[in-house]
Amino acid sequence: KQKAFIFDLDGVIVDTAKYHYLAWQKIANRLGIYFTHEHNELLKGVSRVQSLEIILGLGKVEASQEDKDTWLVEKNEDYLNYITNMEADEILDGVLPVLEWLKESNQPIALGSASKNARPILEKVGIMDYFDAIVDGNDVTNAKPDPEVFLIAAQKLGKTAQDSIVFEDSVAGIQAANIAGMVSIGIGDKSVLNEAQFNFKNFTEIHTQFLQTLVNK
Ligand code: G16
Ligand code: MG
Repeated sequence: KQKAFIFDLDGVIVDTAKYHYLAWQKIANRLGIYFTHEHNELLKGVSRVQSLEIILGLGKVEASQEDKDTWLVEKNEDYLNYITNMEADEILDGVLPVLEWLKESNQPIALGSASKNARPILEKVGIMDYFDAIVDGNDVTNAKPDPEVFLIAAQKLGKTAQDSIVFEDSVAGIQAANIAGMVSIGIGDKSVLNEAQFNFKNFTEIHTQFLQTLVNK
């Protein structure tokens, strides 16, 4: 049997969430907006444009489109600085064995990320070859929790939503998977990702036996 295994990027494969956070914090600080780790949960899986709107909303700051565009560019330049030197050691624990098992088991693998920087990150950490399809922020018009990114990924792998499994670290991403009718697997804090069908702290907790049950479903 074959299923479509769809991976989110930030917070699932690599911990770039911390870099997004640092880059946004600079913008928030400059605008005098109080922005904490808890607030950052709201930004996970959310598009760049949407993330800025959320931050401005937190500070009840109104801004012109011109200012917003400037801050979006600044945020991304800052983020790109953080990720330039990323290497394979930034792949989160337990991810490679899971990708390896899926490959050996002939299971199609896709990336389903909101990030427009997904491809360079996969290249830097050297895992491009595992992916049969890559769908990222450049391919979608509707951000998570809209299921578009995952539906396109499943389609590219030639599988139905019912035969698709999504690994996600964000609330918006779990909601997107659930709306699509896919199996949702939360990676991270179970109390935050309580809408997921399955929860794991990280990939070291995901054993081949569990993966096999997903394949057999
Ligand atoms: C990621 C992050 C979000 C980020 C978004 C856009 O999505 O979780 O915090 O805002 O991508 O990223 P960029 O600014 O690089 O286009 P995912 O879906 O991989 O978790
Ligand atoms: Mg994520």
